[in-house]
Amino acid sequence: MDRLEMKEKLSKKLPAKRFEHSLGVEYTASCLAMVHGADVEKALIAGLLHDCAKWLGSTEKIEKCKKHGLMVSEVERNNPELLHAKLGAHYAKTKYGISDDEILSAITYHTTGRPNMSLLDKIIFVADYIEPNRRPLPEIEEIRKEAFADIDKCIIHILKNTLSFLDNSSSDMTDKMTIDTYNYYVNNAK
Ligand code: DGI
Ligand code: FE
Ligand code: FE
Repeated sequence: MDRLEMKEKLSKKLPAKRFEHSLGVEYTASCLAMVHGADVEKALIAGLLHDCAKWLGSTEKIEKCKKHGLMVSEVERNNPELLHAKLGAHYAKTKYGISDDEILSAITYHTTGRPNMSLLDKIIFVADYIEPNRRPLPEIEEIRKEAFADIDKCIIHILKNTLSFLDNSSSDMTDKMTIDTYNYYVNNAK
């Protein structure tokens, strides 16, 4: 399947706004790949497909994970939205014909990040946050500049904001992976 076919298929699955966001992540990821020297075509594909499982309802997300043998942790059971990332990687593989492990990893970790991310993981994590169709988030102008100038600094900034947002909501929402990612990048800051 070529990228145009993926796009047609995705447009039939996602609501218009979510599809527009996916296109935003697609082209933002390609720009970041150009600046940071990653594979531009992989960035386009991972960006386009990163939210391909987002349209499923919460209960459905849990059911589909069980059906496909994907682990559901306690935090994920309580916050099923988190599952769209790993389920998205599964659908990218099975429904969109993606076999590239770098692309599948970038989709899997796009919500929480992970310690020691690959360059493509970082690009999708960041592009998801900064793409131009997203409603404005705090400090977004500075975060957007950091994305192109110093991507690790940008990741710390995003995670700091996400963690403080989650902490303000309720602490049992926070996935350990999000905290581990934050600690990893703070401790390994250049
Ligand atoms: O799918 P998108 O909306 O494009 O973006 P995303 O996959 O990054 O998901 C965004 C939401 O994920 C945002 O509201 C913050 C939330 N999130 C990030 N880390 C965690 C988290 N939610 C929970 N419950 N726990 C986390 O650790
Ligand atoms: Fe997402
Ligand atoms: Fe997204």
